[in-house]
Amino acid sequence: MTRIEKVTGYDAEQIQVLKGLEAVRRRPAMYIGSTSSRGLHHLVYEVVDNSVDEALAGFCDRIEVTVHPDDSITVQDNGRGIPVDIHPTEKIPGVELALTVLHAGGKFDRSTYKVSGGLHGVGISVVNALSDRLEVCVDRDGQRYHMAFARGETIKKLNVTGKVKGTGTIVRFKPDTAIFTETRFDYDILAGRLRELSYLNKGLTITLSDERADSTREETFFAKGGLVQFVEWLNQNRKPLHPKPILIETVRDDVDVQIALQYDAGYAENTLTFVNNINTHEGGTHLTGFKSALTRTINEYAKKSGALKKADFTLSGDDVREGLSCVLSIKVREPQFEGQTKTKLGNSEVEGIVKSVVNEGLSTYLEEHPSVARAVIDKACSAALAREAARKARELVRRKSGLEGGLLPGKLADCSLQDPALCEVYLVEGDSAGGSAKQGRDRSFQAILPLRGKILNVQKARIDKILSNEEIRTIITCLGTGVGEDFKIEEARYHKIIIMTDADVDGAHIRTLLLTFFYKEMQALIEAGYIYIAQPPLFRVAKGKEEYYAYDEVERDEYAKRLGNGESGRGNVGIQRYKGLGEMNPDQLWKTTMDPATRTILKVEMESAREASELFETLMGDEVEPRRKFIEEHAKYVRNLDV
Ligand code: 0RA
Repeated sequence: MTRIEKVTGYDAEQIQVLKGLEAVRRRPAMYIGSTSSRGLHHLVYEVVDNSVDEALAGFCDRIEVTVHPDDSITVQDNGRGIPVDIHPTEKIPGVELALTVLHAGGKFDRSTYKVSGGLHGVGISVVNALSDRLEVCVDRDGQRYHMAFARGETIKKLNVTGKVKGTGTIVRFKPDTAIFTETRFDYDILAGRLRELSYLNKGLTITLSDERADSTREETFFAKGGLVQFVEWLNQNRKPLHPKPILIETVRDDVDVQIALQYDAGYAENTLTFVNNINTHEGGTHLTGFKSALTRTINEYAKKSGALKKADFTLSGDDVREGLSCVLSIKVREPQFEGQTKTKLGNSEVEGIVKSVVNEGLSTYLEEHPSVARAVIDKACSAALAREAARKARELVRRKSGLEGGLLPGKLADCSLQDPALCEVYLVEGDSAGGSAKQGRDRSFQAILPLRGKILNVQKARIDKILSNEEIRTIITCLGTGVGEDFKIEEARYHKIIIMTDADVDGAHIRTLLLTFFYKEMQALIEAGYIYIAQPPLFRVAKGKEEYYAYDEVERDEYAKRLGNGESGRGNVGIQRYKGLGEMNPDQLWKTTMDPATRTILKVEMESAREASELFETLMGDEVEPRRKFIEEHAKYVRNLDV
């Protein structure tokens, strides 16, 4: 017998366990997506998801999340508690199994719709593996059980520490600073997800407490009305077309389908879809079923009610979704997630289920609420008319733009190279900054397009208006891709499109607006990774011939200290704050912001573009108050837009 074969039973299992968690520590991104801020927050979601599963099973109605002063996290629930008895086949306590074995979830019989898929559902053992310390308390059978771990390894075996009344689980963990590049939890990110979870699971109370000195606060999320309240929250800054969101909910063929929707006076569509509480950003069969049922039901009602009798057209999907805010949340037992980010539902049976649920639910609702039906149909009909106007406007753009041999805009200082893969264009706020950029650039591969002022409120305006806007047309012509249905990425004249705006509120506004336009009308440019944001410095710190550029206050103070305390003695350190790009001379602009060898540019990801577009609604919606609030709160320039 060799030595290796001697290792059997409990020892062998222990080795397997260590190997499993070691794999997580070696390649954390494979399990949680990244080791940046996103991955860090994912740890919290992973633990919370387990408590939500317990709520879905009907045994838990309270989850408390606490951020401690050292950026460790406690998640406490009042569920049944993770089992502590010895698992029949694995021969270790259930709680140890859950925390030390990868994908242990399947070894428990917890018959419910489990939160799993995408990066969710990897299990709390992954959180354990990536934590410096993790402690778990389980209250069950009148006893409190306790166990502790360090980087996934057991340092305190399961033992009873006292008597208790209720049941539940407490998990406290401190993410390993050797693994994560970012270790500070962002209150707003956590609050956003917990709020969403409370809407998606009506009746569940979730609290978030922040104990850190610089951001102490506490919030409770609870939505008796579930998705209806979710939609009302989405629509808080808009003018609804009908007072209450329409709610459709039922369980069909073991699939729990819930939909709330409401139309508003605007033109944007905002549909969020979830499967087992996971946001399905990439859509899937549930969304397809919903869209086709919505189009069909509204057309049918319109014909039956006589509204479409004289009109010789049908309402398109886009027409019936104009001004729609909708949350579609389904729960399925065996979700199949596909797509690039594993957020696209693949289950083919779901399409028909959602379709029939919506067909029935919505037609009944429209029959019973004729005045709402009327308002929705009027809105869709006017969208159809605008669609025709837009088609004409697009044709005009095509004729006037370079697409059919027209001229490039006069304001564009183009580059001399021809290969789009090598070329970049700076969209620069203001003529004076544009002038500096033109002088400072490397003209072989860098083109400059100066833009004047606030371009246009893209969200509120319909496509025909957007396309008749001078600045937007200039951008479209300059990029060469066309727009909307005519968009062709292979016609892009540059593979880097760099937005360069001032470091102030107006600059942030223009950037948001451009991102919104790209997100709405040229999404493929963002998906291809062609859109970037320039990072001009905020300060110049200089003394004599020595100078540094600082990108935030901390850097500024560091440089000032370095220069002030240098061997040449203290004093006369000059600090210049750049209020606008125009204050930099061409040479400075090149050195700090445009030279590929030294500059930082941020690539815009779909998520940040989507956020910009949502933010834009807050800024440009019908209500004035949120706009005022935003400007007050964000008077400081937000730097890392896409992290
Ligand atoms: C497996 C089985 C059971 C509950 C749980 C896991 C459970 C896990 C977590 C994680 C955080 N909170 C949790 N609450 C429960 C069912 C146990 C039973 O049958 O009593």
